[in-house]
Amino acid sequence: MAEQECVGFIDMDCFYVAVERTLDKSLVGVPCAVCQYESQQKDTKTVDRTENRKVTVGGASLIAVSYEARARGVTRMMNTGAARKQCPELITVMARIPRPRRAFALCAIDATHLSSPQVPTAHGKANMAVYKEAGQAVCEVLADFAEKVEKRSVDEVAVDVTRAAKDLLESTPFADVLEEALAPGSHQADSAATLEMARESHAANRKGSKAQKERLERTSAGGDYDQEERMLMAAAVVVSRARRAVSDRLGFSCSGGVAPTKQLAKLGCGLHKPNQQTVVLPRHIDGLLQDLPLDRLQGLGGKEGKQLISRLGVTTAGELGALTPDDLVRAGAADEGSARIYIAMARGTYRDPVVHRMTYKSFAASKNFYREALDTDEAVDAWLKKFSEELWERVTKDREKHNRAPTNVTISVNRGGSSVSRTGPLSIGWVGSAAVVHDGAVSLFRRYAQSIQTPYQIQTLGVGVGNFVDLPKEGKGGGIMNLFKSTKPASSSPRPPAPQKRSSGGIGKFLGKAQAPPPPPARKKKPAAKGMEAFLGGGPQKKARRAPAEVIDVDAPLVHRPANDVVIDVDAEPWTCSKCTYHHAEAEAGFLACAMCGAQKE
Ligand code: TTP
Repeated sequence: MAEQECVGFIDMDCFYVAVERTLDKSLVGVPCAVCQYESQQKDTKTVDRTENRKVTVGGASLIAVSYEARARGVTRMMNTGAARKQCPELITVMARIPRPRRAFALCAIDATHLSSPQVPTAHGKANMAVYKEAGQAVCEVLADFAEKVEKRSVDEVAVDVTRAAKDLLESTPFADVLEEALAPGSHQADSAATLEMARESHAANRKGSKAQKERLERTSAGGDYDQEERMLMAAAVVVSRARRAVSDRLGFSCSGGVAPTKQLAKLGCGLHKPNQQTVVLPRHIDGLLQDLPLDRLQGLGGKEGKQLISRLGVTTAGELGALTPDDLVRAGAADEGSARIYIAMARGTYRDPVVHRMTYKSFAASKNFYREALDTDEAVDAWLKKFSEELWERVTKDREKHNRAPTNVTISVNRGGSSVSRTGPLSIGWVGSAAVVHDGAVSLFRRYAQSIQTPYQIQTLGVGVGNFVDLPKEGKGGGIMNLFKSTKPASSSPRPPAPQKRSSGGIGKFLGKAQAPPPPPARKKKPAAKGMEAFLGGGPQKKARRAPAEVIDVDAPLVHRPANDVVIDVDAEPWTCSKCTYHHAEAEAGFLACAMCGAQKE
């Protein structure tokens, strides 16, 4: 038996709506949706999460729709014309903030029937912090029930509950375990309702209006349970308790899947929503996959799936599973590695272990400017500053929780073609500040700008920080956390602080034009500083203590491009990071780099 035999998968129910409901109780129980933020470049007003963000005279397409609204036929991504047809209480008006490429008819919404909070904004862009923090809190609750907690996206988590299931089986009679596992809201993968859901395509399911209805059927697998199945039934109890804890402690409902593999657990999870769960026992796997549309297999929801369909004529997992990897390679439908994975997924034998990963490996802030491209030094500098401030807020909060600090900074620039990224070391010193991140970003941009013509025509600009290192525990080495809070280094500090003085002054200096610094002399490449050394600005990073311009190693490998922090990119297909397997779906599909490990999207 595999080491990880009991995998759970949790997907939050209409997540952004659920988060908004914890902030505004008047949204509970009514048809409700969260709408996308669409701004003009100059629209930089900060709208806090606690402010009333109900849209009454404007809005955009819906990105999260409550189940009450879905019952009225409202679906996400719906434009307001269609939404109004479904929900006549919707009052539509002309667009308040027209977007250059698409003229949406935006809505004013009668809050008694369908209230629609706009996502919070900060630094002139959508501020997703409230949702990210909520997703993080979910992981922390789940960690009380599972040995491994793998954050898969903003609202999806995979958990390894093998040990917990084993403990439960050892301490509880199986009849009791079974009774709890088969409670209302729990489904088996062979029930009629489950199989009906499994025949629906991902695209149809994603709309979320039709089949995801609460079904309180009581199912029973019947017959005897072998040891593996007993473990899975116990795992179902653990996952059900974990889901209840999320609901009790945080007020969010979620759906779950339980299976011998992560892929099957995720599949099971999507079969009954909201606030339900589905167990996939080995005996049900073939039946479940038989008529499963290909686009419901992980990674085949986009062009890869379409390629398999067009080259091989297969449309279901059952049909694909009957082929061999060689068949796929011969037909030019996939390379050898992918072909093996696709076939294993189609047969339900793909084992992709749950990895313990609860935090982001890098933070990024970026913005699409579309046709209002950034052309001037001033505009670029202003946005780099805003991004740095946003990142610094996240770094500071993250440090309190995880006692770590970033040691590199990246900028990414898209001028209409492919994105260009530049990464350099970041020495935030003892105290740190947004200005240090800004300085690093400006220096990177300054070097980059030497290679391009003006006007810049920058369509997407972003800043990221990453390569986190753990900080020493408080109490050791003079208490570094105290040093962070102080403005002066403690006398017991093992190293002197990195200077916190802003080095760049004014926009002339921004691009180095006023003083026209000569290009830095060719220098021998030194090994990059690692760990605490990098954080403290010591060792090979000594140069970091001078002007930031000298900090930047332009020859440094392009470590990562920051994630694109747009709320929605309707054109982007979901994608899976080839390095760490983190899946970017829905809100994160538009990211240009992995939200977890920073690897570039291929
Ligand atoms: P999903 O998990 O796809 O959807 P959901 O949680 O709203 O609903 P369900 O119960 O059917 O799972 O997305 C998670 C959140 O991501 C969603 O609440 C809002 C956000 N999101 C976007 O920002 N853009 C998008 O295009 C979509 C689909 C979602």
